[in-house]
Order: sequence, then C-alpha cells, then structure tokens
Amino acid sequence: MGQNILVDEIGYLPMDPKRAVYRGEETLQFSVIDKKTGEEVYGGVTGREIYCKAAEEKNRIISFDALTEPGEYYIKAGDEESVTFEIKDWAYRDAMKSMLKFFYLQRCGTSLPKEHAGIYAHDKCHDTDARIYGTDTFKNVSGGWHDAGDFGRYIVPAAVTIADLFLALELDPDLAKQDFDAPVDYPEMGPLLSEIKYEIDWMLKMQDEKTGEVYHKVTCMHFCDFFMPEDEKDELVISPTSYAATLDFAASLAMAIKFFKPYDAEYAAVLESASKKAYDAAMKMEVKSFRNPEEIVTGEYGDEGLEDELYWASAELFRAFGDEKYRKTFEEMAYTHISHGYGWEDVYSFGNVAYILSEYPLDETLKNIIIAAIDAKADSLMTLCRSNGYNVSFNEKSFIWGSNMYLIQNACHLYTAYFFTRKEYYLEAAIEHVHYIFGKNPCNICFLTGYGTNRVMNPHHRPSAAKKEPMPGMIIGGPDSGLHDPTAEKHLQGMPAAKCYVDELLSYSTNEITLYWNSAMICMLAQFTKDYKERK
Ligand code: G3I
Ligand code: 9MR
Ligand code: ZN
Repeated sequence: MGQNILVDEIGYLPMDPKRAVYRGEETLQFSVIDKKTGEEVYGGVTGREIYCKAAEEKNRIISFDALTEPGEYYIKAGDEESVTFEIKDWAYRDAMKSMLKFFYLQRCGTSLPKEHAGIYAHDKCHDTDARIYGTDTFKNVSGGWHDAGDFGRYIVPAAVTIADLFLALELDPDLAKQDFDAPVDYPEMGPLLSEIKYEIDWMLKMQDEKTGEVYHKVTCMHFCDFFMPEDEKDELVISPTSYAATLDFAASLAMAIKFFKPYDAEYAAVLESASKKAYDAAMKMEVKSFRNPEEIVTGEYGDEGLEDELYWASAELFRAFGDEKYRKTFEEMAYTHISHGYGWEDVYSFGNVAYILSEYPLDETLKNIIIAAIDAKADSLMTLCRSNGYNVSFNEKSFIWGSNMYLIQNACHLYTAYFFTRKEYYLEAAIEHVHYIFGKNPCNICFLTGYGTNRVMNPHHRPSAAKKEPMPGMIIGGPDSGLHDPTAEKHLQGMPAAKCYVDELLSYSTNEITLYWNSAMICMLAQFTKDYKERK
C-alpha cells in the first residue's frame, strides 16, 4: 500500500466538501471504496496538477463531495490506497472532548485521580511557595495548567489560551455544556467554564497586589527530565513582571467577566478590578520585551512587538466597561495600523474582534475599515490556498515553530472573515485546514495525539514520556523548517519545509504540544460546529 493518498484520518462531515490529496506524477482514476462491502461507491479522476513548492511535490486533488452516506471508506488510485476514514455526522465530537480534557490533565498544584486521569494520574505537584526572583520573598502561586511538554506556567500563553476558549464559547454557546470526563468544580458553570476558572484562579495569584503588574512566569530555573510533575522538586522561581504579561492578563480577564457574572457576581467583580488594575499598571511600565534573567533558561515568550498587547487590552476593556480612555487608545492605534494575529506573539485579531463586537457606541467608520482589513487579509490567504497542493494558506516560508497553530489561526481568520462578510468560499477554505491537521498533509500524519491511523507516538510531553504512552487529545506543533533542535537537525537536513517534522521525543521544535495549540484548534472547531449546525 502506498503512502500517497492523504486524507482526513478522523473523517468528513456528510454535507461538506470532501477532498483528499494524491501526490504523484500522473492523472489517475480513483475509487472510494466502502470498507464493509468492498464495493466502489464513488469514482472519478484526480484533478489538475498543482506543484506544491512547500512540500516539493506534485499534487492532485481528489474530490468526492457527492458522497454523503455515513460509513467507513478508503480511497484507491493506481497502486495507492489511503487509510480508512469515516463520513459521519459531526465526526469531530470525540476529538473535541479529548482536546478539552487535555486542560484538566495539565492541571498543576493538585493531584489527579486515576478515575479521571487514568495512567496520567499523579500526586499533588508544584505546591510549595515560589521565590520571587532576586528576593527572599516567597509567594503562593499554585494552580493553573502546565504550559506544554514542560511544567512551566507562563502568563502570556495562558492569556491567549483562555481568550481562544472564550471566543469558542461565544461562537458556540453549546460548548459550555460539553462534558469531557473531568471532575467539574463548579457544576452550575458547566465543565469548560469551570475548568477555565482553575487557570484564572492561578493567574490572579500572579498579579503583584501592590503595583498591579503581573509576573511573567513561574518555573524552575531549568527544564527537568522526563518524569511526572510531582517529581520536579527544584525551587520554583517567579520571574519579574512584564509589560506583555500585564496587558495580556488585563485583556483576557476583561473578556472573562461576562462569562462568570451570571454564576458568581463576586468573582466577576474580582476579575474587573484585577483587569483594570493591570491595565493602569501597564500604562506606567516601561514598554520592554521580557528577557530571561541570566540563570533562568525556561521558556521566554519574549515578544518583540508590544503594540498589539496594548491594542488588544484597550479593545477588550472597552468592550467590557465602555470607558472612553480604552476606546480612545484603541481607536488611535487602529487608525494608524491594523494588523492580525491570534497567537501569543501577535494578538491583534482578538482586539479587532472585541472592538467590532462591542455593544458600546463606537466609531462605525473605523469598524468598517477593520472589517475591510479582515476581508483583505482573508483574500490574501485564499491566494495562498490556491497555490498550495493541500489547499491550505501556507507557502514554503510558513513552517516555523508551532506551524500547526499558525495554520489553524489562518483558518480562524478565514472564519472571522466569513462571519463578517458571509463569503462562503472563506468557509470552504477554512475547512481544508481542519482536514490538514487531521491527516491530509504532506507528513501523512494526524497531528492530534490518540487519533488517526498514522499517529503521533512520541510527543515532547513529559507525562507521555514518563508513562511511555502518548496522552490523547494534544495538538502537535508540526513542521518547523528552522530545525530548532538537535534531533530535527539530525533527521531533517535538506527536507522540504512542509516535511520538516519528526515524531521523536526530543524534537521539541516540531513534536511538542502546548495549551494554546489545543485552544486554537478548539476555537476553530467551535466555529465549524456552530456553522455546521446552521447549515444543516
Ligand atoms: O516571528 C518570527 C518570524 O518573523 C520569522 O520569520 C521566523 C523564522 O524562523 O521566526 C519567527 O519566530 C519564531 C517564533 O517562535 C514564532 O512564534 C522563532 O524563530 C522561534 O524560535 C519561536 O519559537 C517559540 C519557542 O517557544 C522558542 O522560544 C515558539 O513560538 C513557542 O511556542 C515556544 O514555546 C515553548 C515555551 O518557550 C516553553 N514551553 C513549551 C513551548 C512550546 O514549544
Ligand atoms: O522541554 C523543553 C521544551 O518544553 C521547550 O520548548 C524547549 C525549548 O525551550 O526546551 C525543552 O527542553 C530541552 C532544553 O531546551 C535543552 N535540553 C533538553 C531539554 C529536553 O529536550
Ligand atoms: Zn505542577
């Protein structure tokens, strides 16, 4: 069996466009075969050749939109056969649950019982007070979620993670009720909000009560070995406060208020005052990127451009509170420069969306300018989709550390553009990005752990390594042509950008996982779900 028909290994929804990719030299007849009966249920000819520079391949699209009957299938063309996939109503339900559960499994400062965590059960971890860097003062900053394959807890990525999850909840309110087999601390809030509260309770502890500034992160001085979290016993150190952490904290907590208010007005008031205090504190801070203190070598999240953090926070606080000062700051910035981004580094899009959706009176002209900018950016993504063999908005320069997240965020952008312009083709393009992540990609692998026939087996994730079993429900970073770790350097020399991925434990630059890669995918799938329900 060849490896040259790439499909979404999780599946396709009955009424959606369905595409697979054939890579090879010639045009071929293809058949879609029903796994149960062995019969051809659909047939056709592969599409025109697209040279995909990023993958250095000749690709041809296989379309089988007309096949809507639920079932298990595979595709045959020449000597090639794809893996089995499903056509199923809301085929991603289980994947979504497992991606949500991941947050629970990343919990720090508590023990995880077997009943919910299975083999990843562990004792209470990281529960000693942490030393504030450069002082002899200790502070309780327990709780929150481990950021990634390491056990650090960092404010900047935490803020975008919860922001993604709030956007998801806003787009698909049903998500709030989705059960994901984790204990629910506040049942009235529903599982997801309750889980997010676990992270926010930690974030609140990371604010300096006196100044309102927010500490950048809490980690040990070094990354530890591959063991379970409770075995990391080195001293916990709180790194200095940073401008980005302070504003991201302000923005994401402002976003949180309206979700918690109906259940807990007092908590909402705490969030409001923490958010405002952080914003005011940031106004007095030096606008400077965070740099690791000399002895601390854990993740830096040292963002270079910091305008977007102020842009986002101003928009979000304006949306939450309506004050002129936030509005003015945002509008002045937006009239000068509109940009995009849903990542930890570039958070412009959160700001754009917050402003447009604000219920307080705003500048309608500016609102339309922002929508036009979103539309224009989506249009440029469409151009990329057309020249990519997998119909995704990437070229050979796009494969940087965490490329899967950038790809997912492009899809979020396409959805956002669809939301404001109703141009159907944005929606169809976005869906191809979902399929890419789940297996229709040049690496021929499903980038969600625990899913697909071709699975990721060695994610850079300490609990998975310690238990010798990949934790399911994690979105992998994906190809990075920068070869940013020795294992990538060893295995991927000379590979095309889109194939710079290796399923090795030590390849942290291609095979790690993070909170914000999962939340990005959840946010995209939530939009997809909502939209799917509307179309049905
Ligand atoms: O932004 C530039 C872009 O302009 C340039 O074209 C491109 C070329 O390589 O590089 C881009 O920067 C990259 C940046 O990620 C993009 O987000 C950097 O090279 C790359 O080094 C950087 O990687 C970050 C990595 O930490 C190293 O700092 C990842 O985004 C970030 O997700 C990752 O985060 C780590 C934490 O530090 C620790 N915990 C695990 C987590 C995941 O790996
Ligand atoms: O495990 C660490 C991972 O979370 C980070 O993303 C990565 C880059 O900062 O570093 C990993 O830790 C490695 C360290 O940088 C170098 N020595 C080996 C560590 C484990 O692979
Ligand atoms: Zn921990």
